[in-house]
Amino acid sequence: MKIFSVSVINMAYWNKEIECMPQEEIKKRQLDMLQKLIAHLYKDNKFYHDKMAAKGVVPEDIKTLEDITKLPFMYKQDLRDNYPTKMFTEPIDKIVRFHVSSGTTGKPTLVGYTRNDLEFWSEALARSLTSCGVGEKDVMQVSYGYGLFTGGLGAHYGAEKVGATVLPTGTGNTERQIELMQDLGVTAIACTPSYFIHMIDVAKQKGVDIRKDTVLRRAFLGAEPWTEGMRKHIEEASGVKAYDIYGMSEMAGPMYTECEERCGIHIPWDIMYCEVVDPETDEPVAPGQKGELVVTMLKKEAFPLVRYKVKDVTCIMPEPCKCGRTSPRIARITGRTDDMLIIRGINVFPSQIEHTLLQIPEVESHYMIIVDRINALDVLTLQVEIKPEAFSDKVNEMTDLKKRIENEMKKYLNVAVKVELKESGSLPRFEGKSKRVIDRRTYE
Ligand code: DLL
Repeated sequence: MKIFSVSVINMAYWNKEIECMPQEEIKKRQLDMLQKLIAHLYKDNKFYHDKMAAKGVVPEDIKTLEDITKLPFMYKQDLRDNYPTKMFTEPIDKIVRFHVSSGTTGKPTLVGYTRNDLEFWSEALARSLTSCGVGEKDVMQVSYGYGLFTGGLGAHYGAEKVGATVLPTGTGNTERQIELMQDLGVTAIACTPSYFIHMIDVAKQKGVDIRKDTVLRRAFLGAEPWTEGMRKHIEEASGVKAYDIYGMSEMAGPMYTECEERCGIHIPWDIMYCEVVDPETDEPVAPGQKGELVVTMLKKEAFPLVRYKVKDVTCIMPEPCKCGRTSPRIARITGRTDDMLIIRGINVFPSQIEHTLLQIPEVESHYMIIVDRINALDVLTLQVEIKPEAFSDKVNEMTDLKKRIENEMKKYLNVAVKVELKESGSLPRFEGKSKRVIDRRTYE
């Protein structure tokens, strides 16, 4: 596909026909895709068939796009209950990649991709990166984690597709990352906002001013919540233009970004259908009103998702974008409807911490989770009460126990946890709903 410029608004598109299609045509095509998807899933996949049958819906009930609300919702728990491959809609010989994300207790969530699925994923990002002015002349440093996490490989393939030169640094070894950024003329970076702030600080300590001593101009920041305040801080401190990039493993990692206008994240209508519903009543809310995002992947072959409740809070932006794209937009994610914490880009549920903790015989069931942001990095502290019989006045025994709990946490959560041992009865007790998480991070 060629990139071509439109002189009127001086904007490049990756796939202009799709990105600027008239609304009426978009709706017609989305309905057609939805009908085909539902007919296929009802006929060929037990999970989807049973879910629809339980709600008394058949594919013929989907006569308009609005009829999507007749279909049942899907939840993260469905992915766990059907682990590993019961929800796959293609046989294993068609699957060319797995990504796995951690979650609450028990099974992780697994998503499989066919060759076409990988292609749609990169296509979505290619459209997004082009809309922000990234192309063949760019050198893109990908500082998201590579591996089971979707961030690294997702951004990597998208950047390669637009012809950028990719520097696949992954996370960590920040000083080396800064050196490479300077030596190789990196012009764009993709990482979490908190890691980018850390990078700015480490650069400063090394006497490197990102604004003057590098040619970095664009940053694609996401995988965790951040705010306009943080954007302002980042841009002032580094001189880059910062764009919001959004996605989740269940649908295919990082997929969508803002365009140069930076007023909402463009959603490729031919890949994903978005609804926003009231989290209490599950009823659709009006465009511009906040609610919970619900997604249907219209084109995914191996793992489609129908009305998946993402738990992210956003709204559909009603006004057209100045960039000329007609695709729907969602606003920056402002929160979650569940208690999931994102620690250094990794999803952590308090229930997962509790489950791991309660496997350790020396601890009581009272604990507190405290999250801070120190030098731009998230720090998770776990205060745990120790059973009186397990308490010892020998320092080395207590140090061993603390280390053992820290190791168990790291093993199961994939996140470093600082453990503080507390005497039995010393942590707060709750009469109503317990409040075991204190999140002291500020995003401003
Ligand atoms: O975080 C995928 C990703 C990678 C997105 C790189 C962007 C960049 P998960 O680990 O499954 O996937 O976490 C998904 O992270 O439901 C949101 O709660 C949160 N999240 C992701 N991007 C943003 C963002 C990746 N831009 C969960 N703003 C999502 C706020 C975000 N929250």
